[in-house]
Amino acid sequence: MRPVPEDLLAAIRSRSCAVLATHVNPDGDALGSLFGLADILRGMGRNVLCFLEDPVPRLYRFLPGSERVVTDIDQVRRFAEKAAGDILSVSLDCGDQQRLGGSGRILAAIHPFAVIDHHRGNNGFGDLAWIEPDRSSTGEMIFDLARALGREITPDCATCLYTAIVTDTGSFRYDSTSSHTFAVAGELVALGVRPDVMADRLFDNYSVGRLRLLQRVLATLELYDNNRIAVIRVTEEMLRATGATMEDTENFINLPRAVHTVQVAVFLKEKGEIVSVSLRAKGGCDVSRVAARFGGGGHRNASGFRVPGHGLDAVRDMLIPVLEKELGQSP
Ligand SMILES: [Mn+2]
Repeated sequence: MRPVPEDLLAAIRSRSCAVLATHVNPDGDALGSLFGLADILRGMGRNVLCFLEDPVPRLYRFLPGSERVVTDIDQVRRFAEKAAGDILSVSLDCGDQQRLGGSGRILAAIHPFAVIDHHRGNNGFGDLAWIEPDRSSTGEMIFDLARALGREITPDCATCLYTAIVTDTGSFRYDSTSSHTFAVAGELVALGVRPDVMADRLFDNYSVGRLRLLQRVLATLELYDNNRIAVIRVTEEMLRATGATMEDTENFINLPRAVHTVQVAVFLKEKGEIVSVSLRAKGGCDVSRVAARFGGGGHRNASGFRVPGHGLDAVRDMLIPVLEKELGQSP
C-alpha cells in the first residue's frame, strides 16, 4: 500500500474546481468513489462537477450526490472553460481512458488529469496517477485520500464509500479484502453507516420482474470442463418478457460462481449487435488475462469484454477453449 502521492494532494489543494468521472456502465465502486470524492471536495469549498454518460442506475440513486450528476458533456465543457485553468479532472475506478466513454477526451484536455484506480491492468493514462492494484476498491482509496487531506468523512460520504467497498468486495469476500479494508469499513460504521440498511438497499431489493428474469437466466445454465466453467445468458427477449432491465442482472453471475466446482462463471449479455461478457473467477484462474485476449480488462477475479457482430453462441464458442486453456494453466 503506497501513501497518497504528494503531487495528487498538491493538485487537489491548489485547484478550486474539479470535474470527476468514472467508467461507463458504472458499478457501486465507480459511483460510490465518485460521489464520495465529490462530497470531500465540496466540503473543502471546491466547485465540483460529476459527469456520467447515462443517468445513475436506479439501484444507486439513494447515494447522496447522485441527484447532482451531469449527463450533458457540453455542460462539462462550459464548466471547464469558466474555471480558466483553476481546475483539475479526476478519473475514478477506470483502467483505461477508453472506458471513460465520451468524457475521456474532455477530461484528458484538462490539466492536471488525475487517475485514481485499483485495476491491475491500468495502462497508466493521465498526468498524475495513483494506482493501487491490491486495494479492494477505489472507495477504500478515497477514504485514505480524505485522511491525507485532513478531511472528516461526512455521513453522506461514509454511505458512498461503504457502498463502493461492500459492492466491489462481494460483501467482503474477494481476495482483495484486506485488514485495511475492514479497518476502513469499521470506521465508516463508526461514522454511522448501518450495514443492515446498506444490505437491504443494495442486495435485498428485488422487483418481481427481476426475480422472473433470474428464473429465465438460470434456465440457460450450461456447464463445461467437468463443471469448472458455468455459462449463463440474458437476451433482449427475456428483458421484454419480464419487464426487467439489463441493470436488474447485477449479481446474477454470483449464483453460478457459488457452485463449489465452478472456477469461472461467464455471463453473456445480448445488447443489440454487441455481446457483453462478464467473467468471475475463484481460485487460481486469472480472468483479466482472458478478457484482455478479447480486448477487455478488469481484475484477476472479475473482468469483462465486448464482442460486436457475433451472436451469443458464437461468442461462447470462442471463449470456452480460451478459458479451458487458462484453467489448465492455473495452479
Ligand atoms: Mn472498482
